[in-house]
Amino acid sequence: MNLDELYSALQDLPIAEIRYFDVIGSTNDAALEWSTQQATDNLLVVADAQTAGRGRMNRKWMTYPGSSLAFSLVLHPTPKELEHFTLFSPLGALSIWSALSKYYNLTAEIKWPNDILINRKKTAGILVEARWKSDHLESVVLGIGINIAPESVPLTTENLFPATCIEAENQCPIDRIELLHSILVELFAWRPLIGSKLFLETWNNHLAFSGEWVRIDQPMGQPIIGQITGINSEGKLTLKTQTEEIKSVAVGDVHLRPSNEHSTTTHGG
Ligand code: BT5
Repeated sequence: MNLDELYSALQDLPIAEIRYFDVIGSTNDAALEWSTQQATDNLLVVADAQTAGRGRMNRKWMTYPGSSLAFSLVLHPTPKELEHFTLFSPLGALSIWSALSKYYNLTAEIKWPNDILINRKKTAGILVEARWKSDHLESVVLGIGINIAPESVPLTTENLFPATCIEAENQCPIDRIELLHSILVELFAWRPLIGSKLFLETWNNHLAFSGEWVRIDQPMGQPIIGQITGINSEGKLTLKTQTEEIKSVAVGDVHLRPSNEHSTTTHGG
């Protein structure tokens, strides 16, 4: 992968400019930095490897040379898009999901809020970060990391959740730049639909663990146990507890809960 190949493969897309790195700390950091210097929409940062790739809550995201896809897109949201600010992460998820199903015939699922699963294993993660100027949101950085070849999958002990890569599930080699192109095509198609009925319905229809009993670990507060009922219009996950109470969650990690552990009480573990 190099800058010329990227420009030539993505020339039909409305990408303003591309920066490519063989190795970088984090493409999101570079994109956040760049977003202050230039107020253009659709600046793209791509890296072959990251040494300080980030997930949510400052967790690590592993990106290995030659085998992963890591990129960040700088977006300048319109006032209408700002009404749906929480939906930029699902915008990334829907774009990956659509690309995998349309162009690779792969059945993926979206694990709320920001993971792509194939056969219930994590294949991609999304990290959306914003740059504010006083109280005004200036730009959004949409970062996407995808495991492509088997070497991209970190050791099981490093993962919170089982992981896989696209080649293992697809059983054939994947061209990283072609996949990047497919995802961006889908992203530009979904972006005008952010927050629409179609957007929310498609997300809901491909939501992992829908109807299943899960435990949601929240960064603050007690875990919640419930049966997933879907996504609401703000992008919150909705659950029904055993006492039939409907709860919605804005931030957290979903874990499958064995059926003999249904409970209405909230507890750790
Ligand atoms: C995410 O966070 O899944 C968001 C990952 C976003 C990465 C992209 S790469 C381009 C851009 N630049 C960045 O620096 N970041 C973005 P979260 O849901 O918090 O999941 C993080 C957890 O996933 C870690 O704690 C590990 O358990 C696990 N993990 C780390 N690397 C992984 C990998 N390659 N495949 C599967 N799981 C991984």
